Parts: sequence; structure tokens; C-alpha cells
Amino acid sequence: MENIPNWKQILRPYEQAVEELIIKFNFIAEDCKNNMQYSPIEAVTGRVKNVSSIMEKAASKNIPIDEIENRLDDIAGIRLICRFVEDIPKVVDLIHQREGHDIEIIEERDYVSNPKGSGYRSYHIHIRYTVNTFYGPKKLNCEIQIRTLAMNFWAVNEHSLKYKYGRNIPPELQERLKICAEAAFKLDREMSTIRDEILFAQRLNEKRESLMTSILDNIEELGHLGSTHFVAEDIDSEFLKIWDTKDIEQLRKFNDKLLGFLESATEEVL
Ligand code: 0O2
Repeated sequence: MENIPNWKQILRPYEQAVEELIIKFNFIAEDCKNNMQYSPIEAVTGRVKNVSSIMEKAASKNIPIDEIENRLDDIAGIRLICRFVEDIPKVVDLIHQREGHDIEIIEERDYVSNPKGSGYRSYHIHIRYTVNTFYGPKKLNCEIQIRTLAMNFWAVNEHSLKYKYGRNIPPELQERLKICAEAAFKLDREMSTIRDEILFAQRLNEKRESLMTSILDNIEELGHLGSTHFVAEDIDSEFLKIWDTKDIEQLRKFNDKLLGFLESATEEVL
């Protein structure tokens, strides 16, 4: 009988890899937002495959236990979710830029242009990633899946059904899932036609929120300084009026006015 592997110990570096990669991709997303006002990465998730799923996959591919780590690509898995299908190649480019640095690209599979028979769409990149563990450096296989929100919605639901039917989904249900996959892809294409409008609205919302935060901070600060310019009721009622209009230009002017008050209030204190 084969010895039972110490899975806890084997999977530990994979946990480290997943955590590190989640942090790295979240930083990339944030930096994209700060520098280009938009990130092609909407959300980052990751997981280490559970032991029963590893064993099941290894058995289905006739992989002996001692070769599992070398031959299974997705013990560590990262999922990068995009809003729009056009974002997928941009995310792929971001990953290509890291090739040879912290990531070694092994293989790419474009199930977006060539969906699977099930209807599954996603872009897969198999990488090798080195983690520095307590026992020294270790190179690990990891799969990055890049897909849109709509593709993810489909895949997550289909995955649940696969579990329910032990991977043998009845043919009639499979057909309906294919129709759903096409509907999800149609949704992606339709959304792309109004992409600019959506992104403009998103930027406007973010600008409005940051102005609101700044206005509330400045009002609070003026209150603390007890400025002679600061008549709480007047400021409050002016703020509520402008808040009702939701007009960015008026919010900006009001915020500039508060900043002016703050400047002279600070001089008064000094
Ligand atoms: P889990 O539970 O998500 O980990 P291969 O024999 O090499 O072609 P392999 O190794 O499965 O097949 O690679 P492939 O096809 O690139 O699939 C890897 C992973 O992609 C799967 O892992 C799923 O996460 C996802 N995937 C692939 N096809 C489908 C599909 O039809 N439906 C859904 N929902 N996901 C899919 P696991 O281990 O199968 O599953």
C-alpha cells in the first residue's frame, strides 16, 4: 500500500503562493486604478485545491501520487475577474510583463476564443512561481484563470451542477447550460457596446465620492478649529442644497470654498 502523503505539509507552500499572488494582483489592480483611472482587474480570488479534488483529478488522469505536484497544474489557483471581455487581453499583457521576473509562463489556453464543448469560457495561464519557505525556495505550478463577471457567473453555476451530478450532467441540462453560456457571452458583447458610458459613469461616481469625503473632513476640521468664518447652520444648509444637485462642479467649488476657510482659520489659530 502506498504511504499516505502528509497533505498538510505538501499544501502549505501552495497556500503561501496563493496568498502572495492575491496580494500582488490586488496591488496591480490598485496601481492601474491610480495611474490609468481604470483597472482591467475587477476582483482577485484564489484557492488551494482540496485534497479530495486533487486525488480525484489525479486518478482521472492516471497520475501516481508522487507525480501529482509536477503534473497537476492547478493545485494553486488564482482567478482574475474582469468587467469587460476587452479587459482579458489587457490582463494577459500584465501577466506577460512579469514573465522572467517573479513568474515563469509555462502554457496558455484561450478558452475565450475557443470555448470548451460545455460552453466554458476563460483564459488560462499556467505558471511556475517560486515561494521562499522556511525550508528554502520551492517552485510551484499555479493556474491563473482570467474571465469576465458573466463568464464567472456561468462557470460557478455549472460547477455546482457538476458536483451535484458527479460530473455527469444530464444531456438535457447540458444543452440548457450551453444556451446559458451563449447568453452570458451575448451579455458580455452587449455590455462592451456601452463600455465607455459605463466607465465614464464609474469615474464620475468615484470623483463625487472623493469630493464628498473631502467636504465632510473639511467641515469637521473647521468645527475643531472654531473658525470665525464657520457658521455651522449656513455651511450645513449650503452643503445639503449642493448634495441634492449631485453636481460635481458645485461640489468642487464648495470644497474649494471650505479649503479657503480652513486656510484662514489655521492662520487665525497661529
Ligand atoms: P476545480 O474544481 O475548479 O478545480 P486537460 O485534461 O489538461 O485538458 P484540465 O487539467 O482540467 O484538463 O485543464 P483545463 O481544462 O484547463 O481545466 C482546469 C480548470 O478550469 C478546471 O479545474 C476548472 O476550474 C476550469 N474548467 C475547465 N473546464 C470547465 C468547465 O467546463 N466548467 C467549469 N465550471 N470549469 C471548467 P477542475 O479541476 O476541473 O475543477
